Amino acid sequence: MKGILVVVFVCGLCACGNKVRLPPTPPPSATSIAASTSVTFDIDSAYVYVAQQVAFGPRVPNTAAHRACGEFFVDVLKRHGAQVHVQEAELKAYDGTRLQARNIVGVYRPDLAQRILLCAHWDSRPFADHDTDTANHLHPIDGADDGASGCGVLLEISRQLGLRAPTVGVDIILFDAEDYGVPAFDKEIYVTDSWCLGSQFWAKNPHVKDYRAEYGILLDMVGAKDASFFKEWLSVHKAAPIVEKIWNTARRLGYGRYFVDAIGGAITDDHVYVMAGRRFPCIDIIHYDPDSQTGFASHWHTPSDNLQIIDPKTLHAVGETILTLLYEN
Ligand code: AHN
Ligand code: ZN
Repeated sequence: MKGILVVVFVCGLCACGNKVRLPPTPPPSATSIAASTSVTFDIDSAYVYVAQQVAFGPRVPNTAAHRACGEFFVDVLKRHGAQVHVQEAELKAYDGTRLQARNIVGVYRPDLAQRILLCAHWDSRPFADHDTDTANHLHPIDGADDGASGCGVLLEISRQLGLRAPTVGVDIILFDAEDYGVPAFDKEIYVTDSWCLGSQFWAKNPHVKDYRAEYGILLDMVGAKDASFFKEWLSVHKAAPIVEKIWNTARRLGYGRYFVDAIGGAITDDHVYVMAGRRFPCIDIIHYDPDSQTGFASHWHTPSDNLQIIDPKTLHAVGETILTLLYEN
């Protein structure tokens, strides 16, 4: 990353008075496990990718910010050595609005049959419909967590895959038009499947004929400080071994405080349509709050979902867990 200089001072030997003390031998820790498999997910780089998306403004379909951010993803994925497919579609929203949408796919190792799908949505919600202040309901949100965080993690993963080719095929899909579902203030409207329009389209029209992966991982709201990833109910129901593999890897790396060993609620998200349309397991890593009314964090679909709530440490926990999984495959 240009313009970022991370200066790390490593103090190997400490001169204390006139005695020279060697530092104690560190216990085998999460960092030494990660170092031994040479997985390095850059914490600052992932954060900058989130900030860059937010800087475009809300990425609401049919806006200039949305178009520009789409170009940004294509550029970055190409720069990181991915083979890029852009899938354009006009998708009909719950209220009849025609959304000019783009699903953006970055392919690594197209030569390999064994594939893993990594996905997130890149659009942001046009409504702050869960804000307590109703005056904000028609305002679009920054979606730093809801949208940008998952894509930020995936862009840093793509950078790493460009530096060190995986021995398994990896497809990174940035889905559009996930967050244009029926607003909470329009209670009389009943439209089924109003969320996840981009993934619904892709699942019926994959970028490669008969596309299949061994499994998929969806990232949704993976950037907030102290996030808690409960095992999403549908993921456990449809893909328990994948959930266990990911949560075990996270725990081994020292990220057990994010990857909670408990089952959370069922969430309608892009993974549901991926599974239904493509018929392979896909799990959802999503920030879940069992004590809230909505099941989501208090910033969900409010103006508080901005860069201030993003903690690079959370992005790091998720990114390093997935990279470890890919390289250990
Ligand atoms: C529903 O509210 C039905 N699903 C949540 C999916 C979502 C919205 N993820 C992020 N924003
Ligand atoms: Zn949302």
